[in-house]
Amino acid sequence: STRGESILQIGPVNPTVQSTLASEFGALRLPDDEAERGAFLDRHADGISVAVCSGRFGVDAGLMRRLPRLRAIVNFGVGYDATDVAQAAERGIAVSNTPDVLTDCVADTALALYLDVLRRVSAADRFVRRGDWERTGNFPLAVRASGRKVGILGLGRIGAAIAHRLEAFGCEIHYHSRRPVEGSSYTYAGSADELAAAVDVLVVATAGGPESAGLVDADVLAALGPSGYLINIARGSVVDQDALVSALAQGRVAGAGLDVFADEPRVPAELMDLDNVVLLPHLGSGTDETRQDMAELTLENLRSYLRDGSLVTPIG
Ligand code: 8YV
Repeated sequence: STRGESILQIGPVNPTVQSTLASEFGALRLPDDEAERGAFLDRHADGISVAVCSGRFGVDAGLMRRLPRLRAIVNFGVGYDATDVAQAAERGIAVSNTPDVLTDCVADTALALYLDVLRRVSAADRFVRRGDWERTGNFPLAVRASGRKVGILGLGRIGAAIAHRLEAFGCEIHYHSRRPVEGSSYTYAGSADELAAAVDVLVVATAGGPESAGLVDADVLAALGPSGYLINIARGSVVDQDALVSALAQGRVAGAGLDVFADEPRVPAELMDLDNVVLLPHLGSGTDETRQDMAELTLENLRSYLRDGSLVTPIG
């Protein structure tokens, strides 16, 4: 390949994206094995102008330094916290993501967790399958899901879609974000602590990355309290996971619905035995339709960049 014209795939990506990268663009694949990367980069680094990545695979500062001709990072997914975007900005490297197309499905997942955790749907399903309905009688009562006070941490596109759905359940919506959202009729809280103290359920919908890391800490969980529930469809990094696990195990928080974790795909063993916790394998955007839309938008960004140096959906 000519210097600075190759495309590099980092980590696994969506099958449509992967096959198009291979067939149409002759993309190179960064070896997953760290030990093989040095030799690969010695050979190919100078030729690479665009990186395509997804999920927990991104371009960190170390890899960026090894790719001197990198001009663009095309990310499959709305979240790009695996990429060092500050470093990319400093180097004039453009970054795109896939916003909007996944908003509905991720918000639907938040509602699925919300209803499941409060009404104990998964726990009740286990109860039936174990034969406990016949053996022990009725399932213990859950708590009401409609008409609750819910706090949205991060009222962006996804947070707003979650709030909109919860309005149909008669919920009173509070939120915290860096700044109050102009024109919003929801109640603004000045901090995550204040938000947690005001609501029954806290829904994490903020972007990951260094600015939100550990935002939901032991104090926020204490403010949420023993009758409070936590839902997280954003990133595991936003929550102090150790603090959450001990709060759940000790009944200092009533329950949690989690689609994301600090060190995916590892889930803390302590959570596996807790009946008040619903655990999902990061499937928020995982429908045929949405993943196809995300694949198309990823490839549109790539084609647009290669055509004229512009991205369709550059990050904020
Ligand atoms: C991605 C996600 O599909 O968009 C995001 O930020 O977390 C998911 O929608 C997933 O990370 C891709 O592997």
